[in-house]
Amino acid sequence: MDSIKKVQAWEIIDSRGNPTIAVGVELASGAYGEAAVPSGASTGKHEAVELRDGDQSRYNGLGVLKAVDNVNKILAPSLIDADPTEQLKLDNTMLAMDGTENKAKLGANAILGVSLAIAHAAANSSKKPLYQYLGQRESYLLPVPLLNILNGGKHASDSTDFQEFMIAPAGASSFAHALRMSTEIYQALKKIIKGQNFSTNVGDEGGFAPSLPSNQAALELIISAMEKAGYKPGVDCFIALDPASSEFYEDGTYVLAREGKRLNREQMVDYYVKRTEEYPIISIEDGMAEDDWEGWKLLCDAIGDRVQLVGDDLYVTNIKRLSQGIAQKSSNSILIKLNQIGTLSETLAAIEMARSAGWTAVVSHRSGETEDVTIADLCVGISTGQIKTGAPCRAERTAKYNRLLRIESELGKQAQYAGLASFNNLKK
Ligand code: 2PG
Ligand code: MG
Repeated sequence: MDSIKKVQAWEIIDSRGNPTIAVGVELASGAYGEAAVPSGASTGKHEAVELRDGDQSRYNGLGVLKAVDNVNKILAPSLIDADPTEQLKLDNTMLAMDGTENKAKLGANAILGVSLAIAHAAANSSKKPLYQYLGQRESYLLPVPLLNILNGGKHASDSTDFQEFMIAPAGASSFAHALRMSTEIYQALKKIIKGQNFSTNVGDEGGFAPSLPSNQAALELIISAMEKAGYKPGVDCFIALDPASSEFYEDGTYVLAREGKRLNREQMVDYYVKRTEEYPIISIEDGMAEDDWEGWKLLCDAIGDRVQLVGDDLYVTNIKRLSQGIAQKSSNSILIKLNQIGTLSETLAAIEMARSAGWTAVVSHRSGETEDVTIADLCVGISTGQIKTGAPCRAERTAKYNRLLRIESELGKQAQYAGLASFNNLKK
């Protein structure tokens, strides 16, 4: 048995130039694991607490030295000599030390950094890549990537009301094929946008962020890009949306500012129904706001048999909120973000709960990312079948896609592309 010899945290910066935390775990055998924690912009209000210093004299108050201290001075001493393969036990130890419902005392960022670094160290100690350490299988599912090629909302200024327009190359024959298709569509989109004299600058997740008049205009552009690249919309490649509607929900009304629309929940549902009839939209995340349970139910009743409805801000990777959603049939899928909940074990429990309900679990990055690729290994190891990790652009996004390419090539015949079958929550 190996044991934890040293746990150390330090401050680094993320892809938006804000501080975040990295943690290294060293074992007695010399094996080592490291992880860095991402950070959201359109954060759900029920997420676990991301501890920030609030000291305005450094990093505009966003420093994470308290979280670093919490790891180095509080968590580390209690983990020394522990068996790193006992993930659940160690995660529970950290939860108990924090003692709050939302990890407000020690910080979900501090706890998650340690939780993931332990898993990496244990995988290295067992001489397995992380995905194999997380799940021993005959064959592994390589995920359908949901690539955010047009950024709006909080991830870009002066762009669409909806936050993310993604492509889902579910008709590909392998992950490598899916990524090639997606980058060709991305490049075609760039040419089209340039041809229309819009800016080709990119947003936080690497997607373009042209100043379009409406969400429909964005959908039209994406369909044109698929065709220009030589792919069939609705056969080779589909559209996935993340409106991130909590961000434009004001006093019970969905406000689409660019279209000059103020919609009540019934009208918002109607808006989505129409769009899904006009375009090959296979997935909608956060179509309704984080506490509009009634709206979610309406949307799910209307299109939940043919469109994947993913709860992000609604569930925040938290099994308490997820079980409410399952009981009420609020959606048919959950977005999985490790830092929304703060430990690997709780994340795995959320994936498991979704699966047992016949739902899908989409493993996701955050808009503020690092070069850490843990989520690529997580989705292959647990074989969730879908990942969303931005455009095929900007190294913090491509790092995850490139990791998946490497895993696919190393697995050879043991790799299976999830494809359309990964939308097992939908009626054929
Ligand atoms: C989302 C995410 C990731 P953020 O809403 O799904 O794309 O954004 O990390 O800003 O919450
Ligand atoms: Mg989201």
